[in-house]
Amino acid sequence: MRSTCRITLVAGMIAFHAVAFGENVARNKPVTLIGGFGVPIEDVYGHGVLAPASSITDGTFTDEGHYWSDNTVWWEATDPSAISINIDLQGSKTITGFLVQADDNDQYVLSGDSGYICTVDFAWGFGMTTRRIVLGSAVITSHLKLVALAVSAPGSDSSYACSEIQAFDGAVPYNPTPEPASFAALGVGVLGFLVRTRKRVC
Ligand SMILES: [Ca+2]
Repeated sequence: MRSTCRITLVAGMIAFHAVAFGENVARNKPVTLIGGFGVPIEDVYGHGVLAPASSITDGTFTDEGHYWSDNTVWWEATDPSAISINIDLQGSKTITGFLVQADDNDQYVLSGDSGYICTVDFAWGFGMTTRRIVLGSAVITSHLKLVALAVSAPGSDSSYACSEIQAFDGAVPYNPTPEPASFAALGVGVLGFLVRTRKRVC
């Protein structure tokens, strides 16, 4: 009986998680980089490997605090307005919020078919940092464009980086979490373990 309860509880937790957060409608969508990415303009910081554009929507966050230009999509510019990360959502999608992992001391703007959507504000941490954005009202768009803002705030600079953009139709997760598919796979594994345990007990 106890094993049956545990199975029911775990299954319930998995089902709750699956419906609790919205779908990442940007997952694995094609990304186009426009402008001079991976080109240093100053020698203040070391520069690492430029990650492929597809890493922006691959569903994978790098470690929080990861060095800004180490295998990320990074760029430098005193006027970054002509440099952008563009995601083709392959059809109109409803978006209620975002998770954006980007360099901590910069400000970015996300726009779509109808222009401005939201500002991805400073995080003031160290290195790559995830921001959670919940929109006041949902937007419908077929593409997303991220541009860095040239700012003069203390601690900001002309060095920018992004490693992940996730756009949700539904509730926005609070922290980087496993995608539903991987979480479901984990759940199947846990269920399998509990079923085997129960069989041994019986
Ligand atoms: Ca990524």
